Amino acid sequence: MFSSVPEFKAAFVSKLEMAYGTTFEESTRREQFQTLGTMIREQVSTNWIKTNEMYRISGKKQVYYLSIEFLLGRLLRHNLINLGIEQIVSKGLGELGIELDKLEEFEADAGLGNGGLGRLAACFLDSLASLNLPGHGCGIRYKHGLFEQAIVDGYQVELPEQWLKHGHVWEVRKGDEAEEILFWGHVESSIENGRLVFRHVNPEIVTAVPYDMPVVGYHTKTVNTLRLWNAEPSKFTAHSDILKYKKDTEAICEFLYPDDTHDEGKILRLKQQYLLVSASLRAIIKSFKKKKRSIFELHEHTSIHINDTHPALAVPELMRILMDDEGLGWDEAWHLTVNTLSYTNHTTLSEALERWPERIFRPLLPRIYMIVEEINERFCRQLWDRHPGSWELIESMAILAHGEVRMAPLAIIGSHSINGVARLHTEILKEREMNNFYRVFPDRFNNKTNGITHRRWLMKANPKLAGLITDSIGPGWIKDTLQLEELLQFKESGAFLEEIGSIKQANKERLASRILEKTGIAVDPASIFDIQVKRLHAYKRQLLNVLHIMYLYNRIKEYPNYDMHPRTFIFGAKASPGYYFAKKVIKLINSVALKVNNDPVVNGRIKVVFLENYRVSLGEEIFPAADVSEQISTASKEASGTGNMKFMMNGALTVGTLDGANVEITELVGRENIFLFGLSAEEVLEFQRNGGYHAQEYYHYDRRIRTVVDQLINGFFPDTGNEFSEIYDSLLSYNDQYFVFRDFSSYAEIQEQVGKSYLDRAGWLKKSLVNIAKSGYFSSDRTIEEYAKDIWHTEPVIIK
Ligand code: 26V
Repeated sequence: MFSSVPEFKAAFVSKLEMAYGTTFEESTRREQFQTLGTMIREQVSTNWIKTNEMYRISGKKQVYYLSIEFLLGRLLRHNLINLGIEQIVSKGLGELGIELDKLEEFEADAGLGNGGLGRLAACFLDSLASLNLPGHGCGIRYKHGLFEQAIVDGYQVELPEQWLKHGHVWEVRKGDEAEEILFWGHVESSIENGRLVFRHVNPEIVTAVPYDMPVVGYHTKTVNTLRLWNAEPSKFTAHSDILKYKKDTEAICEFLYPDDTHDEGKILRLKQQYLLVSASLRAIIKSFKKKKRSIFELHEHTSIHINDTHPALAVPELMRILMDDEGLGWDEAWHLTVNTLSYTNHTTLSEALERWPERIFRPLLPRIYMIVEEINERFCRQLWDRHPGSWELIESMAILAHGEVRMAPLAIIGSHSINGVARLHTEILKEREMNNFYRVFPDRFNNKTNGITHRRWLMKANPKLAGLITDSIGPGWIKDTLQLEELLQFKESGAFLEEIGSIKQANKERLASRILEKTGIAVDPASIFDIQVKRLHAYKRQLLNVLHIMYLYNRIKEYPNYDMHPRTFIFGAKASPGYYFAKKVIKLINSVALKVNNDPVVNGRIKVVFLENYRVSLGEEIFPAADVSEQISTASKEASGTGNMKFMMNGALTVGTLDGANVEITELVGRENIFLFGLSAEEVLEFQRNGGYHAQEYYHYDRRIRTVVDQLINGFFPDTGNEFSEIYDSLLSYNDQYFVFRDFSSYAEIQEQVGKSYLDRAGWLKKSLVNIAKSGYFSSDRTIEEYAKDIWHTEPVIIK
């Protein structure tokens, strides 16, 4: 490890010249980035090898986090920070005339995820390594991550993402550790030595090749592994149509979440899931067997975590390996399987719960299907013994029903632990959505409130604020984020509050120039930056936000002298390519922006900005610059949210419903430091159970609502024709299931309060300080410690 600036500079220049056969002076920025990345990876190698070696001999329990998504973002600066060499490198590069900030932009965001679920997996990896816990990620190396979003004429346009175009400097291909994965074919059984044995005959074989990435812990020698699998043609199958086989194989890891509205897409998706599970489990068992332990101790040495139901095939696959490959009987295999696996649920929305048509599942995975059938039959029999005659109940809990394989029941039945991701969410699972299962397995259910890594979302994203914190309370908070509470001692210090204020101001100025550069819109850094960034979904209610902006606009038009503190509304959101309604909302936001930003009467009091291609690296610029964090989902629908935590940690104040982790945020900061509005989860559930919501009534009795809703269809937006008639219909004709009108009035009221509170600068900064000080609870280190203690039963391994 280079320990001084001159040492770094010499090593960097010589490495670059050797690698590219060019002089330093003639090298390109990309070559410089590539060189730096390679250097860092090589630096890490020694500890990576050591860590693996220690894990092999230590006998400590290994955790494997199986996830179809890892939304990593960029790793260069993150790794520099964790290695403790950011200063040396940045200074050394500076002396060579290179800005680290500029070099960083040559790294593509690894965007192998859609949103919260994938980013959570990435934060967890960072916490595992930083806490010296033996935990590894297993995922898929998609050739194209989540699509790149462009906005053309206000519409979302999707472009294929190309993160591997210039290679990925952090990955190492491990060709020798490939696994063979079996699809299609059929199963034959026979009796051998008195045992029933199964053979998978005539399968289509696909080779899964691992690409490993080092996961560097913060100021520790631990380097864990993220293993991403790629599908390649196997040399073990003969094919009549080799070109088709090659094409089909390569398609498996081509895209994250291919469109699954058609059978072809569904098959691909299921292939991805089985490839991830089968390859990971085969490798895990191999690594376990190297320890020369009895297979009956598997669960004492290994935890396998199922992140959402996408890797739930781990249940039948582990059974298959234990029975067919290891020769165990059903009961022995089942005991090990359940005690090795654990499962996290991330949503209660029924449309997001995975089910596979049996007509696809059965031929694609014939042996796995047999095992699923057997698990289902045994479970249903067990239910029958408890509740004889309760057909309906049993049918509702079965894995196989109505020609479908249901993944959530499979995950629940096959895991010893099932957790929700915030307290309210877990309560809803236990009392409602999964109540039937909760009554059968009460001890399996538990809560693990989400968290975020403060190393990326505070130290990396907001170095000025992190610096101020360290200067004032010392560096202890970095290892123990609860120490952030010590900041509360400065609540009454005007000078300290001003420092927080001026850091926020600088971050807003930085975002303002980014906005100008990207959109051509000049926003005022003295205005309130009111931000909603997250996937676009009806339940997240970006629509409530935009209808409210329309109302503010109407008010200004009606009272041109209306006095309000200027506000900049900023949005960032990708809509699923097939999600028609969500795309309409994007178009609406952009139409409102066009109208509002160009009306001289508004005179800068409101501005609306849609930032295209929201992703991790853009988030890092956005969170530190926010005054107001919009967390306005229909209560009970947002499992947790994690953006809410990122905003809070950076001193933004939340405008939110009592949903997901907003509930815990409220408890921590107190009601005087958050802006709550709207229906409670109980009230929403009551509306859903017994009706009582009539959108028409709000339309008729609230003029503000009537005006904005009519504007969707009355030509208010020039040249948009019938563009927004579906939004109009969803709100009115279909009695909007997300209760936008019901919450409109209280939302408008609380927003009014936000505007007033902002005028009291000291008061606002005090609230901001409380939010920062109380955000330590939401470090993913706390979350991961809870998983390690309560679910995985694993402990740190200190690498010497
Ligand atoms: C997926 C889909 C796909 C089909 C269309 C509808 C739909 C709706 C929701 C989802 C969410 C999938 C799971 C997910 O990403 N959940 C998020 O997980 C985060 C980490 O636990 C959590 O903070 C978010 O509240 C939760 O939405």
